[in-house]
Amino acid sequence: MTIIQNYINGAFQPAATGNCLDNYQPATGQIYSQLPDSDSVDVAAAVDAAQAAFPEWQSLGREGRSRMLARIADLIEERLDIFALAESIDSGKPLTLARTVDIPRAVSNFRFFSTAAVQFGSESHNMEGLAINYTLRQPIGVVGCISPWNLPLYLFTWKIAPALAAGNCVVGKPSELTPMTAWLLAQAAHDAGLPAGVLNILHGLGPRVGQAIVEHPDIKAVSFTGGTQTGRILARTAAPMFKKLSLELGGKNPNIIFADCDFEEMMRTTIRSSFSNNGQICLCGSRIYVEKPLYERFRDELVRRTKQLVVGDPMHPDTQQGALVSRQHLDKVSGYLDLAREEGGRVLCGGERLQLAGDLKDGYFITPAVVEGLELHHRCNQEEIFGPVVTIQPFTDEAEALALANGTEYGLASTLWTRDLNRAHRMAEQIQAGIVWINCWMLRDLRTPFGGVKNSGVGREGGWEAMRFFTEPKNVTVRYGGY
Ligand code: TXE
Repeated sequence: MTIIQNYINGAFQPAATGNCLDNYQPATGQIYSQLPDSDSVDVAAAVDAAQAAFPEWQSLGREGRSRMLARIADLIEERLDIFALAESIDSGKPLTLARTVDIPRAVSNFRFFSTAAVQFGSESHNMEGLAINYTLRQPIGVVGCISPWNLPLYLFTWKIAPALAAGNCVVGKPSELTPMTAWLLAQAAHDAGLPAGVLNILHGLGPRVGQAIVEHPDIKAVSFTGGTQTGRILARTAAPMFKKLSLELGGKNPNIIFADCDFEEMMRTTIRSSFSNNGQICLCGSRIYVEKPLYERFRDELVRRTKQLVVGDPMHPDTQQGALVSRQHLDKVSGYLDLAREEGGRVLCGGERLQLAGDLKDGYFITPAVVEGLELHHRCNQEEIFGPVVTIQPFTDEAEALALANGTEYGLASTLWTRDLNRAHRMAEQIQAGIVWINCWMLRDLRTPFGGVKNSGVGREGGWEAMRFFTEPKNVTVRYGGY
């Protein structure tokens, strides 16, 4: 039984209480490891270490910090198979997905912000003949990074890399459901020679150690990805302490398909945007709206292809749909399918819990589902299910498509399929979302602003947005004339 540890001040150690939490393997439903049940005592030790490490991390300079992040990226890449296996076992996602998406993206995150550390500059504003203003963008100090279970290392490093690149020291906490690759990351950072205390990684429950991170007075900024409800709790805690907050929350993303689209390209991508990672991605297009003339052809083809998806052992190379992350989440997702029927929807395929053979008989498996016949106001179209479930509905014209797309409390991402360029730009401008993909999905340039509007969050990650979040601008005015 692997018992993982916190990483504080360059040392691996259990929670101060010595208590541990059980960690379940989603594919088998069995306890396979344990993690520290950390609390505010561990947070205080991590913050002390981070504060003590801050001057040395500063003294390394941009080039030194850049080299360190590049070294961490290299070590993750060298250990890709170890990271991918750990990620797949811990989250239930297919090993092939962890190997081709999750871990390579974590490498890219560190590589991208390794270069950002050197390139990041600021502005000056000249008052002709009178004075020059220059802006310093200085690191905040000690920052918190809290991440969810759906893309564990991918999202954890998406926060840690820019925080470190901007010159901060980090107290990070992964989800208690998927702690494994964060533990491997701590080992990689340690082996890369990251100075003690620059990166501290704590494990444990959100309401306990997560809350303690947000509450600690010397953590001046928190970057969070997770559920909208949890985002509210963090905001309530941080606001009166005037902390900087970046909140990347839930989504209920529309996938709008016009009859003039490239059908095959749209179908191939829509299967991915609907069911990749078992729909456990905040960017998945879970509400599909199809222009009436194309609706029946689309519906029949989507059902046909969805039924072909291979649900099974995450370790098997042919598996496309692994296990959901937890028993609780499996119950939540299958509960929404019951609700869909109660609301008058028709489940055209999927939605059945699967009992696989042998060691997998207690795993959290469910077949991907397509639901039609629901209206916009129904809960299955308003609430984030976050599983392999999509709803489909026809629309008549652009105005109706926009009203449907914008008709929820969320505004994270959207996908639009059409060959009409004018329509594409016209709709992109009106869709209430932080991200609009036209004739593509999940095509990511790390320089672009990433995040949502409405209840999908506050702030943006990525590129200079992230570097500016993790720094404080200071304007200095130097008078040189007008005497
Ligand atoms: O998120 P949580 P979970 C959505 C999705 C999912 C729901 C809950 O609908 O079903 O959120 O998922 C920590 N103070 N998304 O359980 O609970 C927690 O330990 C500080 C969308 O993963 O928000 C974990 O590390 N931290 C999302 C992290 O917050 C707290 C991706 C996320 O946990 C805390 C994942 C507290 N009081 C889920 N309570 C997206 N947009 O990508 C919890 N945590």
